[in-house]
Amino acid sequence: MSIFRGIKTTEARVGVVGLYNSGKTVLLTSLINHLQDHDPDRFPLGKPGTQLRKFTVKESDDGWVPFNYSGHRDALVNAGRWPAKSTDRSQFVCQFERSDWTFSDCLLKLYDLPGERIADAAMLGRDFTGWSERVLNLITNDTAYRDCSAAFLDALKNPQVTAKEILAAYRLALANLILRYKPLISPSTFLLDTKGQAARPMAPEALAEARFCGLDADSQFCPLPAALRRGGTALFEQFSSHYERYVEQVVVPTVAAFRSCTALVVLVDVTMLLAGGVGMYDDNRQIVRDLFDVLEPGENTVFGPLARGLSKVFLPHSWRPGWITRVAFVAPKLDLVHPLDRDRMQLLTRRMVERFATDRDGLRSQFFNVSSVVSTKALAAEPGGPRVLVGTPLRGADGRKVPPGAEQRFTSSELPNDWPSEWPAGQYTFPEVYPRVPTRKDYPPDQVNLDKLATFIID
Ligand SMILES: Nc1nc2c(ncn2[C@@H]2O[C@H](COP(=O)(O)OP(=O)(O)O)[C@@H](O)[C@H]2O)c(=O)[nH]1
Ligand SMILES: [Mg+2]
Repeated sequence: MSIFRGIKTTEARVGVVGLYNSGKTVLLTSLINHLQDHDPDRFPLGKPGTQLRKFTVKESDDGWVPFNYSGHRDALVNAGRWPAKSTDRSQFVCQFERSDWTFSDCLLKLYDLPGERIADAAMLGRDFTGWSERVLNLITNDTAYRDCSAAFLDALKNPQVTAKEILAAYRLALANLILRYKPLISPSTFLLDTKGQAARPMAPEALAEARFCGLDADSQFCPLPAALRRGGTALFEQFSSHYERYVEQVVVPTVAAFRSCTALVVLVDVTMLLAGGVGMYDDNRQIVRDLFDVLEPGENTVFGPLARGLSKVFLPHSWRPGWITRVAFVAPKLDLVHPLDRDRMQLLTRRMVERFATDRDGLRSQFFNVSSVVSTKALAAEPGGPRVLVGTPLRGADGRKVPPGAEQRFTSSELPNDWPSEWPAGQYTFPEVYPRVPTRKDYPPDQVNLDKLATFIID
């Protein structure tokens, strides 16, 4: 124990972002378990032999719902019954000492942030007219989007169309897009509302009925073409004001949360993209691109590295300039692919998104293939031969969830060396399994590379 302890607290603010079901909650739950019940042999952090001590959970910041660690861990142990969410974003704050940091202890803030909101990124700095133009441009210039939106595009041609009709047509378009795995859904509350309720798969008409495109039933809006945007008309004034309120209440707070982070963990679920088809790949890549455009990660040129170092020491927390200087790209669910293919998984992530990071000055980026909770075992395989894994299947042959039963053998797809130029949904399969989390609460689950990720982001 150094006499310098307590002189300084270094704050790390880490945002975890990824599409729905990409593994954010499981990653955070496993990470917290490993930090809280740290075992340097099972979770080497920083310099070899580093010990963690005095781990304490702190209250979350004003305006943030605490990340429900205990509830999530319990749900993982007890067969995937997830606790109901109360909000779309949450925070976990903890403090600990590390034996490899002599002059400082660590205050770690972890943010569970919904990737769905990135689809709204284009709203930032645009008024309703600018946003309408951009969305309509996207819809009309992409075959898949145009197909899904046919009824909406038709409705736009009718000069007498009512707000009710046009909103219903837009909701149907969004429902079609969701069912075709297009994640560029904006306003994103249609896909994930601010209470954390996600749209569930059902017939498009039913989905369009069940959800809202806006803050709530009375505050909906959709993009309008120039012909319907004449100032003074009720339709335009109403949608404009609903749009402004949406930006203020949903988009700005989420983007502010992202921006206040020092590091970002971007989950790119390679298994989901391969299974979902080329459209899903294109969209997820577009979303990561938008994320980088909006957040502008990298060293702030006004302050520079020296000022940043000084401000860490001299300024009170709330005054310190915050900006993202590190990005970790993570391919999760490593245990769903065969060990023969695990290097390819990282390579595929690199090929998909590396350029967004290398195009930025002063941004450190690293790639990780991670299993937050190792839940399979692999049988030996020949190159080119079947990839057989053993685990407890989450779904039956009809795709529906089944209760956890006995472990079974199943076959996962071989990963390609590079992204194909085209592939249909279902060509690759990576059967989901029940997570394997020890019941004993102070024994964290087996993980792969989560320790390396933690070393990179907590620094
Ligand atoms: N096999 C395996 N499955 C995982 C892993 N991480 C997440 N999953 C599965 O992915 C699904 C979505 O995870 P979740 O954390 O809820 O995703 P979120 O929507 O991004 O928070 C769950 O069914 C998990 O069991 C992992 O490391 N291995
Ligand atoms: Mg989650």
